[in-house]
Amino acid sequence: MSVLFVSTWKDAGEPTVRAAYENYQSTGCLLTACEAGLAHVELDPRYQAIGFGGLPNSEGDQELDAGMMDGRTLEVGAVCAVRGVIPVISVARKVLEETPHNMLAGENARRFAERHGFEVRNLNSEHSLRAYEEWRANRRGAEVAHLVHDTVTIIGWESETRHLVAACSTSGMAWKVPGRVGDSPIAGAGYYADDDAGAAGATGVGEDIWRFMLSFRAVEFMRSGMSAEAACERAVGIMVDRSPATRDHCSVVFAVSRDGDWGAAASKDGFVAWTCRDGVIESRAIPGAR
Ligand code: SD4
Repeated sequence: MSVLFVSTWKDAGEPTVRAAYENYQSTGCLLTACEAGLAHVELDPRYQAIGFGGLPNSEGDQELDAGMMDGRTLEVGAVCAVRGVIPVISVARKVLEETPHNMLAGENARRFAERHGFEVRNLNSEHSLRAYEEWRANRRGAEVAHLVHDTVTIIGWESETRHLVAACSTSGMAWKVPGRVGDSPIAGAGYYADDDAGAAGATGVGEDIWRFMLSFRAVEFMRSGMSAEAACERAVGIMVDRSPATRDHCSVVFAVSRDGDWGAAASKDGFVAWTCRDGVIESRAIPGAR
């Protein structure tokens, strides 16, 4: 019996896969383990693009997006533009388990969370407040220029059942227009899982990832027989060829096939993926598309 977790970015990836693997040791449940990995970094203010201390929108509020998909049942649970509740991935899990819906949004997602026992709290940390004040004083550049890479997307795979889960949590693009929703809570864009084909997850510029449905594309390429790595390269290749401006920023798709091989591809240099296979944790830098 083998288990694999793959997660995103240099700083947040390692604690995420570690927490997921530790949880899996006691629960044996991929959905719970992926949720635990993301919740762990959401609650830690050192990670600026997820949960507590995430960089806020242009009005100084954290609006969080999260989603997860169970590759066995194809059930999805997601929330978008929700304020004041963490771990927001756990709210997404409640949507998956307690409602017949895929996604709840904004104020009503928060009311749903409160009904399920989540406490409403201020999500600004000292650092995120300071960063916001600095940004407000300078107001330079477009939102994309301020993309902070810490969005955490995770895929879990277990050999025995060939089961896959994909999940994602983020505070989205820093200084975004209030109400903006990125790829991260959208099944097919920020994450996708189907035990019959594979699972994929994305991070980077949400507008580009969503336009090109990177996660769904990568899963469909695996369904047609490609390896995880080839599927990701093909999905990113379509994006950068069709829309060369997507090379200006680092957008990434990574994937795990139903056989447990994994791969990733990026529009630009800079991405680091972390893996934990049966307790062995490693990182790999992924070069941008040539
Ligand atoms: C978004 N895809 O909201 C997210 C941002 C991200 O690392 O991935 N940052 O567009």
